[in-house]
Amino acid sequence: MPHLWMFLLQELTPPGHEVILIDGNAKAMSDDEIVEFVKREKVGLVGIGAMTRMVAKAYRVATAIRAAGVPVVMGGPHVTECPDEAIGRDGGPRYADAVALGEADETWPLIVEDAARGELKEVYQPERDEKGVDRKPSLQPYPSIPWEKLDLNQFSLVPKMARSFMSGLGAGWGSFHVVPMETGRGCPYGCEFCTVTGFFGDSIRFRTNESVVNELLRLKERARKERGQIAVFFIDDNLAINIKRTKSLLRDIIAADAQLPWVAQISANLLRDEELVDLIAASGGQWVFIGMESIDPANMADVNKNFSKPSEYGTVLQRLAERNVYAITSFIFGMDNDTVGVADRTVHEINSWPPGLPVFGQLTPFPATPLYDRLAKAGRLARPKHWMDFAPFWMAHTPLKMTIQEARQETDHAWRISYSPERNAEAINSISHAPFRYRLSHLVSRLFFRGIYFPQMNRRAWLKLVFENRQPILSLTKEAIGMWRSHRKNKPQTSEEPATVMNEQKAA
Ligand code: B12
Ligand code: SF4
Repeated sequence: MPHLWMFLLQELTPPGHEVILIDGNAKAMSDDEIVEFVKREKVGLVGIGAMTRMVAKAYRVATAIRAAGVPVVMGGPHVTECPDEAIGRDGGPRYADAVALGEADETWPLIVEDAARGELKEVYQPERDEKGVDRKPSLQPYPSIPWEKLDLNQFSLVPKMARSFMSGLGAGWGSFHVVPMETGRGCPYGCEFCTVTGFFGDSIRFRTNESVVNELLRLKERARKERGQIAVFFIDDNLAINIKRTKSLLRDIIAADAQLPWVAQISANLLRDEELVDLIAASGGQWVFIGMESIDPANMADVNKNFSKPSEYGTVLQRLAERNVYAITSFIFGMDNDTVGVADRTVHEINSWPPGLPVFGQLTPFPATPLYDRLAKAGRLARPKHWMDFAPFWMAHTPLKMTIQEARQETDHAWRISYSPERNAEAINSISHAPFRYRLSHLVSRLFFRGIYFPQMNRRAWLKLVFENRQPILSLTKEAIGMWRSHRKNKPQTSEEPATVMNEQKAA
């Protein structure tokens, strides 16, 4: 999925400047290739955004670009949390000419104009109120991102080798995009490990329903014209933070017939509301990302996330599954009350719920979070600048009741048993009553989600994966062919309505 900030800032760029977007995830380039590109295109200013976990790479790329004489401005959560590091004010090397702190919707146009005049300042910060707090963009009005004409080629999730075959299916599967969209910003909950409350503030700002609905309608039109698939990721940190407003938004989406398949993050406590869950399903909601974190209430209390109750997770997932909405359930290992065996205990519990897509991370002290400060004060940070020597799934502090090595093994074990071919088959079988397309979506998502942890970036890895999971793949394929055949028999194909596997699924 592309990052929203690039499209947003592109739209907020003053007239007279060309903006070229490159997403390092979608279009990998070596440092030399990037420098070459910047020179060839005569780029006058490079903006780089990065989360903490990829900031060391961002600094490296920035250094290469600056060495070629092109100024670099960096923005996003990490440099906002550690601004001195990026511009070398902490005594270390300098990586960027300028930093944009906090939300840059209003500072970006100034940065571009200053850069064009050759007068880039070191630090750009939003205006502050009398209490010294950043004035946040109201999101009303909200920029209109021209999704209908943007080139999204680099972000299609259909692999190049499969594109011609997939478009041959006729129902528009030659391209599949997940588009990020925000309906609001901010979260008041203040979980100890999270940067969001500090960055976006604890008061929430919403776009108007109308502006969200219009954006959805434009995307829907693009999908129709391109005969492709578009799904939306509502990137709000908690889409249902104000339940009344969320219901009104979802009702407006339904009334305008603006439904697209969507994914959103919603905390478990807000999913108690049956009417909300009905509206989620009716408005196109397919997957809900739930930060469950731990099945141990003591851990939840430790990280100030007591509002989310592990005892109700099963019921919440059941409520969603009854409407064919499934969950991406996110867990954190290495919390202070975790002991060896936490992976088995957690996965055992997960397997007693309707199937979802579990993901497992480790407690990570991001700079400027209350967690970071607590661990630093207690002298518990093993690698206080862990982002400068990023080590995936290797904790930067030692939990109280296990070692870093044990936390690593627990995480590894949880991924292995959750995405084994046996578990994948079991998960699909457990929803055999659900319509075909939900089971297909579930299986495909499982195969992709496994890739968050296990390397599967080449054709060989995928072939191996398909072979290992041949049982559910074959059984769904057989079912699809059966449905396709019976549909062809019962309803002759017309040029307006091509008979395809996907149409069959919807009909089913
Ligand atoms: C969507 C999302 C994802 C998506 C993918 C990202 C994507 N493609 O959009 C998914 C679900 C995959 C994801 C994964 C992860 N995420 Co995430 N994610 C988000 C989320 C919810 C929204 C991002 C967003 O679009 N925000 C809205 C835009 C408008 O805000 P913004 O990006 O901050 O941009 C504004 C400013 O920062 C600034 N800006 C940003 N970049 C730049 C660059 C320049 C040049 C300039 C001038 C300005 C600028 O201008 C923008 C407009 O004001 C944020 C939380 C949040 N609310 O931001 C977390 C967040 C970014 N994620 C976070 C984390 C930790 C992760 C993971 C590491 C989690 C994990 N343990 O696996 C992974 C890493 C994945 C990876 N390797 O890429 C943290 C990052 C904290 C940090 N200090 O780095 C955040 C802040 C959430 C949190 N709980 O703290 N994430
Ligand atoms: S509910 Fe989510 S976004 Fe809000 S503070 Fe907690 S983890 Fe962060």
